[in-house]
Amino acid sequence: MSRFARFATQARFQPYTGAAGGWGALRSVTQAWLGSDNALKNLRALLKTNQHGGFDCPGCAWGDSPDKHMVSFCENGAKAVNWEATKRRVDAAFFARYSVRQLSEQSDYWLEYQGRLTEPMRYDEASDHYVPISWDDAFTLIARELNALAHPDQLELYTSGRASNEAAFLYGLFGRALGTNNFPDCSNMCHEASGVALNQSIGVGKGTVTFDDFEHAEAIFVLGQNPGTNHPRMLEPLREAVQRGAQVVCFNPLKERGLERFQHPQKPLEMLSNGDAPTHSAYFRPKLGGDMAALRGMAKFLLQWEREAQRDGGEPVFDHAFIDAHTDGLDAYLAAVDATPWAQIEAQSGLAQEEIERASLTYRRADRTIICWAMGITQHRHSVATIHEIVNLLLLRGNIGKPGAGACPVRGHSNVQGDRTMGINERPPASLLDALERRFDIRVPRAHGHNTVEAINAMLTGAVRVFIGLGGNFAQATPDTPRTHQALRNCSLTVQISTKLNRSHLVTGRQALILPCLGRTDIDLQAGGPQAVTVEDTFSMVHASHGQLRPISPLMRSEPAIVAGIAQAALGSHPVDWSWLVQDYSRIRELIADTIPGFANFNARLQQRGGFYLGSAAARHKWNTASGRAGFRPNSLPEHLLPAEVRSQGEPDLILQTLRSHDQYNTSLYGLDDRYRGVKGMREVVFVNPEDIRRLGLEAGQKVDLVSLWDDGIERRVRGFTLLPYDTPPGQAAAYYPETNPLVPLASVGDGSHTPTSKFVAVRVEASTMEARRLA
Ligand SMILES: Nc1nc2c(c(=O)[nH]1)N[C@H]1C(S)=C(S)[C@@H](COP(=O)(O)OP(=O)(O)OC[C@H]3O[C@@H](n4cnc5c(=O)[nH]c(N)nc54)[C@H](O)[C@@H]3O)O[C@H]1N2
Ligand SMILES: Nc1nc2c(c(=O)[nH]1)N[C@H]1C(S)=C(S)[C@@H](COP(=O)(O)OP(=O)(O)OC[C@H]3O[C@@H](n4cnc5c(=O)[nH]c(N)nc54)[C@H](O)[C@@H]3O)O[C@H]1N2
Ligand SMILES: [Mo]
Repeated sequence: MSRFARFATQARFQPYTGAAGGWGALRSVTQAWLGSDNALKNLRALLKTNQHGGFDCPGCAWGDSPDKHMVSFCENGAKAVNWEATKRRVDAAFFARYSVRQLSEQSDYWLEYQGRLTEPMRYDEASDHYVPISWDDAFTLIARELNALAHPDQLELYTSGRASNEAAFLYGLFGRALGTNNFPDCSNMCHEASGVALNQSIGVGKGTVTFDDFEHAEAIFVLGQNPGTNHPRMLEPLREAVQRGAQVVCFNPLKERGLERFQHPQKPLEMLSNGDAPTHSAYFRPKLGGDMAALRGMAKFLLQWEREAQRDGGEPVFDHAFIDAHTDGLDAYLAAVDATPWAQIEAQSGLAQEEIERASLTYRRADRTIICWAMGITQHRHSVATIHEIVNLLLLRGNIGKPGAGACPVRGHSNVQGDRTMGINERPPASLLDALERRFDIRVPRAHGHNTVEAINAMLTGAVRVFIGLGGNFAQATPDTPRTHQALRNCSLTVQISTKLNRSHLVTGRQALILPCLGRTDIDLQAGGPQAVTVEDTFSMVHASHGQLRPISPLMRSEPAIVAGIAQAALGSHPVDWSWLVQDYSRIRELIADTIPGFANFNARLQQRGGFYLGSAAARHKWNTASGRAGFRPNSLPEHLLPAEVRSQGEPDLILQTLRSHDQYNTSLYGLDDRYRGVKGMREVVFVNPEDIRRLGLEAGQKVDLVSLWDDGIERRVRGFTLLPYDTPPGQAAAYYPETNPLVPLASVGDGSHTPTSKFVAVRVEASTMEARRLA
């Protein structure tokens, strides 16, 4: 039986009791490595992960201290490396064997499992097969379609967050030279709210901490994040913090294993003695979307204690020197805090006043606090306001711009932050456009372009004709799947620049191209020799990444070379000689140095071991806001967490969050297990509180349909999901992304961020006629 078939058959659900990491992680790394078809080569690659002169892990955006010398990869980084560095090939013979219709019937897991894309392919409508095409012909075809557009805004240039700085910079320059700011990206579905809110509050859309701050923090709050799966290298600093007596406080409706206990799989003594240690000191379990209320409750306690201190002459709770020197808006904010009733805070957060008091006390006692957050905070309607509230709390105690303190949005894709820095932004700052115009002597469009949701809408109405994806899986990562698929089908041309086969290659425009690219692990050989690319991690550290493995096909091209090829065909040598640039990427970096702030002497500074720190103006107490100060933002709590479009449909049975299993990287599924949640061999499951199962008159193991509630007459339904009884607060359910994306209404987006509300989907549950599963 093939490894694939084996994975697909054994379904089981049994609580996991061990620590995160540990033998399970080691076993999984070993299995991923031995099970890979390139074992020896990949071991060499693994040892070069996140090393000086090696490559940046294609997994998450977590960073390391530039001084460390140890081998640094984690279980899921190892999986990501092995997944990319496979020998299996999706080549012309593969596409001759399967029609697009046949491929469409396969699961997402099967599609990516087939291996690396090895040569450019063109969709042939008559035969419903992909057929080979030369690179030159592919570029000519794209140029012809682009030149036939009535306006450059009929093009969408999507980016996923693995693209290197060099590729992203060229892509941005190409789009703007052509005349559009339509740069939807994965960030629109991810940390957009963080960028928007932080920009408004402190004048920079990035975090203010570095790796080393974690060693100096007295308290670390981790909100809406599951690092055991998604940022495993973060568990070590968390555990170390607990061991030296710092407080680690988690807010998460689910008891995530990695946030409970951790055993380091790369420390032999710890493994042999079976020692593991806690990664938290307090764990609170709010309702979905309840964090803003909980944070507001904390502010209420701080304000009460501050008033008591003033009255009694005690030690102040607020950092008045910091507040006076650096902030504005305190009075309006405190009025908003006073005006928020406890009843509303408790109802929305699902936490009791005493619990919030404990969290506030921890925050008050620490002189240096970091607040981390991820998708549990950013994928809600009121995410921007919630992140404002995070900053409000930090400002009250001067927790920005001192060692061991600050705001830490933990980024997802390994270079999603760098792509924004390079100008992948549908709302580019005027300073970037000015710099491009000056440097290249061109005029670029000033009007804002489309974000991801706007791009889907524009393709749905036919306003957009051509879609190009620089990585990613637009068809599956986006909300409201049937509508997104229709949007892609409406195009006259869809182009996917990818490493592996996915559904976005099968949901095509009238014409479609697959352009196979090198990944992070591959050696990138250009006329000027082997090339390095650069990336920026979540701590704004920029470093080089050198591929280590010989590409499995000579027909693959690097992302910069592909972007340059498209640009050269569409624009000729305007405004740069694109093909000359990609002979040696240091030439691209010269252009970056000339146009992007913080990159002066880029090529020289790259030689530093561990790369260089871009710096954070806010961390230096320079506030690039309109007032020149950091602003307290006085939002009210949402009046209802349920939007009007849901309330008009009646009371939902459950609120559903859509999250990641331990065996996936976004839409790339490495397997069908979710070890820490006890799930084996299945993904179409829904985690529900046992009391809810009883209340709804259902039984554990039963198959159900989930129907999403939204007032637009469209039925959004997924079928045959297995009900798993799970320790989650009543009414708050969870299921995997991307299987549940059909339930997320396109119109349900964050205020000010436009991010799909993937962590808050109101659903009705219906018994399905499908046979129940016996749960082990
Ligand atoms: N191995 C692996 N690594 C990854 C990824 C991957 O898929 N696989 N994806 C990468 C990407 S692009 C990203 S953005 C990150 C994602 O990293 P995470 O944000 O950790 O990803 P999710 O699985 O979406 O987990 C969200 C967590 O928030 C909790 N949560 C949900 N709603 C709420 C809420 O309202 N309040 C609170 N307090 N908690 C809530 C959930 O229970 C869950 O623990 O990881 C990156 N790293
Ligand atoms: N319901 C729901 N939806 C979500 C989320 C959620 O939590 N819930 N999370 C959202 C988030 S945080 C994100 S970031 C998005 C992710 O959205 P995307 O970034 O669009 O999706 P991925 O699944 O990461 O893309 C995987 C594909 O990228 C290609 N690829 C991999 N490596 C490379 C490379 O080096 N170069 C190129 N060119 N291609 C490569 C492969 O072909 C692979 O199939 O999804 C979002 N969608
Ligand atoms: Mo993400």
